[in-house]
Amino acid sequence: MEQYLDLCKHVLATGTKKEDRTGTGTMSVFGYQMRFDLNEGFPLMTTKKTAFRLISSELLWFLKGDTNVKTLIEDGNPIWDEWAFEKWVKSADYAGPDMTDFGRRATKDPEFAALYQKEMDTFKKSVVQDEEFAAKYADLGPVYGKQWRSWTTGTDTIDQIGNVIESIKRNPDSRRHIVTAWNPSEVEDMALPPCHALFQFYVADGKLSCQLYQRSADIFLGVPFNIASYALLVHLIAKECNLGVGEFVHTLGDAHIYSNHLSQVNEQLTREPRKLPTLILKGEGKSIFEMTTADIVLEGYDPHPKIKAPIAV
Ligand code: UFP
Repeated sequence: MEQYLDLCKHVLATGTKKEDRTGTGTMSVFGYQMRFDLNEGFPLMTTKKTAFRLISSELLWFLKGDTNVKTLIEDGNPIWDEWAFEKWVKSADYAGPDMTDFGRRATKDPEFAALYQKEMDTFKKSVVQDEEFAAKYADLGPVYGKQWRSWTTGTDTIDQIGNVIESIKRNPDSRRHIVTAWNPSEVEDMALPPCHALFQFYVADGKLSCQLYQRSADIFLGVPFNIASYALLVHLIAKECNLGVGEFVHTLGDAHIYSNHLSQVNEQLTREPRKLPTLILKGEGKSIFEMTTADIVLEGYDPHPKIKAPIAV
């Protein structure tokens, strides 16, 4: 994953100090591109341990068109918890202790962190046990799953993933294999406007490639997930279309390292990349919409240890 380490070096060397929505502060560049040949191995970070199971569980959740974190919580996947929790504590029905700015406060104040953890646990329990509560507070709004599988216009519902699979099969040379999660008429209602905003597939020599435009990229925490997620998506769509895999091309808009991730990035840069793992897709005969995380297996993943860092909410 030299490509990723080069990105980190590039931002550290040429980035501009830039303030951001979360108040954390970043080093940022605008516009950057990486290419991953998926035949060279599966591009999961080897310079720090990265939770692939969470990535595959999230992608399958997107592909099913689901937008409710209930499914993820039941699957032991916490990656969207904060976004749902934020919606809950900002709602009129929330009567617990003040959780304003919980992300930042929890990293600075251990007493608050314990209180936050308790509220979060209560929230997750209610989501799992109470259908009505889950429907009301654990749905993130019209995020990825909704836009990918059921983009709504005034009169119609569009299954962009279903359509793009059909168009790849029927007309592989087309230059219109596009899926967009960025729906201007619904961005306001989303818990987090799409970061991975638009992607395009490309078929040549019997191989499927994909390019993603990511408008905003948290290089330390987000990007390793995003690379692996889209690499997996290419494998899944290729399987569905009986194609081999080509490249994943990752184009970034605002590519930033948060100021509280600098030491972690520098730590990672001291580590030597290792051999990439191999992806094995099981579940013969299943469509990609029926697959579970058990059908998606990584072999030969031998990363350096995990590196912890606070997430900016
Ligand atoms: N972010 C990513 N990748 C993702 C995702 C979020 O890097 O898949 F969902 C980061 C980018 C940014 C923050 O640091 O989350 C979103 O904030 P904003 O909407 O202000 O760009």
